[in-house]
Amino acid sequence: MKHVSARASGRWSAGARRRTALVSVLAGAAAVAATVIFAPTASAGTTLGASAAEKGRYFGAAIAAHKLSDSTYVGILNREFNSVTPENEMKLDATEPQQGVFTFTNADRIVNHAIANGMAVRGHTLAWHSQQPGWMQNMSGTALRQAMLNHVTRVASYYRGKIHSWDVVNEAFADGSTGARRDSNLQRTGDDWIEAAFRAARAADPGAKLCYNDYNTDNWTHAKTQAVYNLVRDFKARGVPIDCVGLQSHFNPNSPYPSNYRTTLSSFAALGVDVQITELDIEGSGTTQANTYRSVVADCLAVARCTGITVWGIRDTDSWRASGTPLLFDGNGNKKPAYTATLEALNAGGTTTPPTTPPTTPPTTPPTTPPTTPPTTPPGGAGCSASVSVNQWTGGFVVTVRVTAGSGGTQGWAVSTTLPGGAAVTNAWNAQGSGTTGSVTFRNVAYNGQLGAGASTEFGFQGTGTAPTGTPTCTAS
Ligand code: 9MR
Repeated sequence: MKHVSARASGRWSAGARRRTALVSVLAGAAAVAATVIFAPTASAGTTLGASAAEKGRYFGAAIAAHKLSDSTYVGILNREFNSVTPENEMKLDATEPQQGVFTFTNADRIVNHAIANGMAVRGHTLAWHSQQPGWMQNMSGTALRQAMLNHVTRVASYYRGKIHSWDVVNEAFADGSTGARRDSNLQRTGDDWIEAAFRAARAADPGAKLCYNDYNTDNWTHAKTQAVYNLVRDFKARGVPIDCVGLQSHFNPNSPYPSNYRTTLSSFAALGVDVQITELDIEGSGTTQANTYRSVVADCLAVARCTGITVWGIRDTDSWRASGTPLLFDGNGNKKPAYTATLEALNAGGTTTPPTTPPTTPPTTPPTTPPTTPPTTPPGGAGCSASVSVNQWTGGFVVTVRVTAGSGGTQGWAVSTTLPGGAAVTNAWNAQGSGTTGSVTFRNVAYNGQLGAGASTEFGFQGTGTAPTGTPTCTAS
């Protein structure tokens, strides 16, 4: 029962935004869960990704394409992480070095590695004052606005179906006590440049979560935090498409982890957006550093819509602030005390609360089929059952599948469904898919095959065309 409850609260998937009805089901399960006392589960994960997945979350790292030939680096990446963010490869200068000429070679290396290994991809970033190519730095006014929107559209369209979350706009607010927008060529095109970018991103990839991402927005009392909060509140009120807020969370003596961090996370979440910790690093060493990592993870687990954590690099030597040794692995790839604390915090039982706020941002194109097919096979027998939630828009869909083990538990599982004619799967997360058209099957990946009796886990897939209807078949092994 304890195990069931811990699992019932899990919800890490790219489709969470659209799963209103499923959220209601989970909320029902949570009402039961609230009556039991949690203990650390026997299945507590032994890697960051597995442990986060058990809590319905992802654990990611920023990675660099040119390090994918470093076997130590890739070994840690593949073992520990189930999400990646290209550290520089999707930025404007990298993807559109000349106006209208797009290069995706290095970003593709990262995306392909992620897809091949069942990892999600956070796209970073579509619109930013920094790392603009020279041609864009020199632009202004309407021409710049159009160039920016074209960039958003082209890049998000190219990766449509492959991105879990996009940092649509990065670092648009000024530091200090004013709460003002940062001055930049983009800002000078008009205050509405941010919402214009979000609308373009939604149209280009309706299946990706759209985030506003910034730094020094961790302390709830800071003017910059409040300014971002007001932006998100305004977007939600006016129906501007936004699904998530990224808190970069670069912590160091000048910008320390604030004691009100959890308040910041929960306050943003209360606006009806997911919160993602997107660039975590904590300068320091030893127990002090470890305890700060522990606090950050505990804060995220305590907030239902804090859906994932990304650290900004793998080894200390990979960090943009290498001298501050801010990461979880040392230069030789050994686990630091910070790693152990992070894993322990992820495995600590009972801190996750299930979502109570259903996603509220509708896709730009309303679903053309009812969003949710209720499970027709109740859990409880041997084997397993699968229930689905569908987000359909014109030309594409995201299906989120909850696999629930029967009375015997599972060592592994396979879920099969049949796509209608013309439909094709483009991407899957937390599962390995076989077949892209017609009859398709999704099998567990390493960390989510073993389910205790009644326990459940989620995976998802995205495709073009019309989503499958009906309840998929679940086979346990
Ligand atoms: O880690 C990135 C580093 O390799 C780049 O040189 C730098 C250039 O701007 O960007 C770093 O990543 C930044 C991220 O894109 C946005 N938030 C702050 C990160 C650290 O500077």
